Amino acid sequence: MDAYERITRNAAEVVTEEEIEALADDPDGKRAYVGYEPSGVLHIGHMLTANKLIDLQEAGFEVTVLLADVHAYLNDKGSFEEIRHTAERMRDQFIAYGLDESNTQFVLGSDFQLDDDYTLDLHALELETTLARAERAMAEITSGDSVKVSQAVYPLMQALDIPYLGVDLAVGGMEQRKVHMLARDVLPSIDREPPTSLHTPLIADLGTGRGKMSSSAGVTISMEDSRDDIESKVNDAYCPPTADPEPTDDGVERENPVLQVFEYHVFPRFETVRVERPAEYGGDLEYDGYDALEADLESGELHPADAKGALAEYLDRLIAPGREQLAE
Ligand code: IYR
Repeated sequence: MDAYERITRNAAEVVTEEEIEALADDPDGKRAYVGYEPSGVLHIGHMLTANKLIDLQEAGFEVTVLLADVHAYLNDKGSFEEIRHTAERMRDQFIAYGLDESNTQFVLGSDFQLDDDYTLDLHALELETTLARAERAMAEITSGDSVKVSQAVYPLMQALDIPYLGVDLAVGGMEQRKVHMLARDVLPSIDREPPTSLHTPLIADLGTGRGKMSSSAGVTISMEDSRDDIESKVNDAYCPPTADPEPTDDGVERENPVLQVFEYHVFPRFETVRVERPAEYGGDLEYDGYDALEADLESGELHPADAKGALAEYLDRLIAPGREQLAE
């Protein structure tokens, strides 16, 4: 796999392809980053962008993980003290998950976001941005109903992080795309380059196949889960046997989260996936790529129950080092 393919595999969107091609031509010494509001324990949403950071490290990039304590505070996630404490725990979780420690820089937002220059640049961006635009950028990030001033400041700070961290590539889930588009538009007004970004897909809720899998609602997988927890969540997951899931009452399309987790979590980290089956059901299956597994599930060759058994096994392997780290 060449550098461009590794950088862009499983991405929902890159902005722009030409800019990513230029980075892929000479990735050594280039830096990519993801920012996370600290939550202490990694969950499957963090793991998705972390997989992309691992791809980028394998392609030659250096990586910054921003533990965005000030952003979490602005997003009403608790007292600043609590958030700081949670941020400390997250660092070791990322390393346990598989980020290359020798090449990952962890930065707390508050290490630079309270400096004079940053603050003045932030005010310059505030002058350039309408409240409506800032609010739109946050539509998929905040949960609260009423819009606070903090939510208008938040995306402007996220935009400003990019030049202040000196990164060449901003990575995030699709819910971050409007913030990155805002950054492309406003950063030139303070003589900074419009940033290049890459967005990972959103994975549907494991239980229902709808919406977005997150830790706050619905079923998610986290580094705190025991093997039994993982097995029971995966066993209860929505996994229609064919490509044509039944229409729902409200007409909202459902995804197959079991397939999505195979595609975005398991195959990027394991070269081959083995599905164990008793001999009377055809014996074990082995896949060296996602497409073949999807085709077998859709044709009926692979039963959802067998796919789920394998999924629980591989998720457990991904989570076990983080679980052990938490027990320390
Ligand atoms: N908005 C992110 C957190 C975040 C991301 C970046 I990239 C930043 O520079 C700052 C904060 C979230 O929703 O978790």
